[in-house]
Amino acid sequence: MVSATVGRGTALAAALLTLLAVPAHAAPQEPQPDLTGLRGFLRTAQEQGAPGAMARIDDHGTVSKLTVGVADRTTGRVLSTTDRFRIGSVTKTFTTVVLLQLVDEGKLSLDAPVNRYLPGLLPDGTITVRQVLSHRSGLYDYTNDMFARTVPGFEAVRGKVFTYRQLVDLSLRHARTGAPGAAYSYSNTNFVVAGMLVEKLTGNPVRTEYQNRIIKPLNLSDTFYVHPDTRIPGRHALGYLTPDESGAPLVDATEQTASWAQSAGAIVSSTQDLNTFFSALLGGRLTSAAQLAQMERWTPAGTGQAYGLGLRRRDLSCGVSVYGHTGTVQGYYTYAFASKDGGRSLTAVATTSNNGTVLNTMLRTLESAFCGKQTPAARGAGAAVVERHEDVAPGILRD
Ligand code: REX
Repeated sequence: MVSATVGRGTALAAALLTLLAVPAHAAPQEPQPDLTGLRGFLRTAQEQGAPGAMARIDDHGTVSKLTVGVADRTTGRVLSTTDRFRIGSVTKTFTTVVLLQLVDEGKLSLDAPVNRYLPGLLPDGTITVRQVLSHRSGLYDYTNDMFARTVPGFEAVRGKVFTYRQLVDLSLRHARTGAPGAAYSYSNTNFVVAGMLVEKLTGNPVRTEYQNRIIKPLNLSDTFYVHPDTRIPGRHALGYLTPDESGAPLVDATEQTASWAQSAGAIVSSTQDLNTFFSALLGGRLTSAAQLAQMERWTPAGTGQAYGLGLRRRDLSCGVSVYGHTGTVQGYYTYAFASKDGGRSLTAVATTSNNGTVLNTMLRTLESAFCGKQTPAARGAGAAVVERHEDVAPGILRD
């Protein structure tokens, strides 16, 4: 087709055209999501005690939505993927984005001690902002004591309003878990300190900063920082806490101040908004490339897992890594993760908590969403065989 008479410029254009004409399938492709498998895991979570479970995948413009079960056990209203829910620690990624924008603006340095901005707050003046955001500060997690007994612990704080300082003081009653920088040790205290930094550096409540820097620019119409109000605005899924005593009835935990969590966990959102958020973050639309790279400097955090700054990485059985956060707040488990460039995102939610079996089942939705259909063996050791993949029960809705 390209004749010998073609001039240099034209030949170059032809070569470029040839390059552009390389079919997409020649590039390594992400496996298609396995929606049947995903539906099976939601159904299993329901069988294991979650009143409802749902997932939404946004994949380069293609949306898949799956739900099982009910949003409200009393009325029997079926769960919808548009129902809002409490996202727990996924809030930590929002808080981190605010702080990294402040780094971009020259108002905060990741390697500066926290006490430079909050004089006298921490007894160890060497703990840095970076150590806090990567759970390497050694600050004890005050929620260990608070929720040692699940339902009594929750009922004791459900209506309480804490100041940030009170939460930090609860942590400081304990020895630190390690030297600053030594190792990853998950602690909500870190993200209470992060919230204090946001408020100190901006002079605004965290709500205003989430709103102006993330919620408004991304048009997240289901996302709210709800504290100390106890109610979730608009249509939402009720969250049911599983008591420690086996066989005891679930506790409707939907309404609470979430004051024990605040900037570590008090945001309410939806599957669509969380997918939009992580796509935007991984796509580089919320921070500079330099700050996103800081978020992706990883500390090992268990098998197949790493923690960056307010961001988790999970390495899946098919070799794909995904980036996002998990959330556990009474009544709700959330997994919100996206592919490296944010092109595909998954938010999966179960409307119960304190049920490790459900949590593990929900983890497997990541495999379905990002690894596609696989043999049970390929999913790796320890993954229980799920037998109900092909079940399309009447309770399963697509909306
Ligand atoms: C609080 C206890 C769990 C919940 C917690 N939540 O630390 C933060 C969070 C905000 O989302 N963390 C998760 C309760 C782990 C994350 O970062 O992914 N458990 C429950 C108990 C256990 O009370 N005795 O399961 O609802």
